[in-house]
Amino acid sequence: MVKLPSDFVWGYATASYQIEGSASAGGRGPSIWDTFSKIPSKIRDGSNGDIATDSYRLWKEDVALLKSYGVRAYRFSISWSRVIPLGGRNDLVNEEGIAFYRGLIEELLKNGITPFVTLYHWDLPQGLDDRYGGWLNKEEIVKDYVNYARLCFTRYGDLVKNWITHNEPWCISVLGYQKGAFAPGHKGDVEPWIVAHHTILAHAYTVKLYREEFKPTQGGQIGITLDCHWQLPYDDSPANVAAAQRGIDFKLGRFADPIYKGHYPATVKAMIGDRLPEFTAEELAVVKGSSDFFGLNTYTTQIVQEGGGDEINGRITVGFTRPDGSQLGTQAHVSWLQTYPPGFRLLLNYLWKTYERPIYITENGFAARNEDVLPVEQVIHDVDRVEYFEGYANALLQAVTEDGVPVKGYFGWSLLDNYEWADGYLTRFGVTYVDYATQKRTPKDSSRVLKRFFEKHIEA
Ligand code: PNW
Repeated sequence: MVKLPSDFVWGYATASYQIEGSASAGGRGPSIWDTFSKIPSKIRDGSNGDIATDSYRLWKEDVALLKSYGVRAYRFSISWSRVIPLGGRNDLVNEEGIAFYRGLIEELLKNGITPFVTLYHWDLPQGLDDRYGGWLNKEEIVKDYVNYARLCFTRYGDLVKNWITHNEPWCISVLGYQKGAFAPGHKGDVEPWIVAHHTILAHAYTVKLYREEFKPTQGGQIGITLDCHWQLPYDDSPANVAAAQRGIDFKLGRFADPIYKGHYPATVKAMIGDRLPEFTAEELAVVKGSSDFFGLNTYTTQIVQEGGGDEINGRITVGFTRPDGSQLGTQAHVSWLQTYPPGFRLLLNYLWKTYERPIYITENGFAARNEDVLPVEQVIHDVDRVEYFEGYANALLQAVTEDGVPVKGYFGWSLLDNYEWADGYLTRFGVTYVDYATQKRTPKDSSRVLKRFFEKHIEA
């Protein structure tokens, strides 16, 4: 087989807070990102998601755009505080918010586009943070999360057959509770491990609910999306080879090992000690095996050396410079991203060998340099993003057709330039240029390149 199987799904991904805007319209309650983005100096350009790409109002235009790009699927997230403004299990449901996503889902299906729905892409209802500290409170957050998930399964599960619980719990726990770079902006070396533990539990009890009460009649699949950069040892010294594995354990294994294997990685336990919470036997039985597929967000590869002070990453030092001084690949607009397709192929092989689950790439993409300052006429010829997607799509094809890795789907990040969290509107990841003054959308060359690639490489 030299092509992707005929049932291969591909499309683009977005997230509610990054695109919807209308932050206080339609009965929506505030999330921790509404609060965080308004704290001075947290966001590079001082912006917030109040308007974003205005997709709460322009959603039909977005679906038309997806259609024109030839996609088979669309991954978006539900804003929890749009459907339960205060967030909790005893709080009111906002029917206007419910109807919004119902309309979007129906419009997608009408256009032959399969919805992949993320329940949680970082926008925790502010009400829950205020009430009991949000992710820090195990009993409360797990119950409220499961209740919110139940609402979504009940209202949309007749039409939605592909569910993702969390997007990137690493970002939730590390950027939100260790580095303070994301909402709610906490810093420390205890909370990130507690929060991570609670995200795993909320995920697992949600999957248990789906499998017991919804799957038998609705028949869909449910899983989690984790993020990882491939970790390439700086050289073949045993210390650097071990450091690269430790980098994977700290970034990915600390979520994937409990979920797919039923325990935290030994390397993580050894370094974190008592600060790593333990699962009870009952919890573990729910956590182990709690994902039907491996959802992967991946953007780059890091070159890894032993040592360095950052415990949260397993005391490794990462960079993009090889021993001979050369760079790994083309530098993106963000410091953490260079293009390196071989790392993608290696990562896919590693995941299949290690976790033995079918894989969905739920995000993959590139921010080309200077798209924030260049005129649209130049931005739409996004050569660096085209190079990136051609390289990564071919690596994917090789992983599937030559290595036999069962990748079932691929979502480019992102459909549109959008609110890039702490980077505000300065970083653009879209295959569509958005003029934020007018909300006019203009396709970039990369959107045509991916369309052609999948037209050509999926079995009829
Ligand atoms: C992902 N890092 O986040 C998110 O899922 C998207 O919402 C986001 O827009 C996209 O990638 C692009 O950044 C990441 O620091 C945030 O390595 C940070 C990192 C990676 C991914």
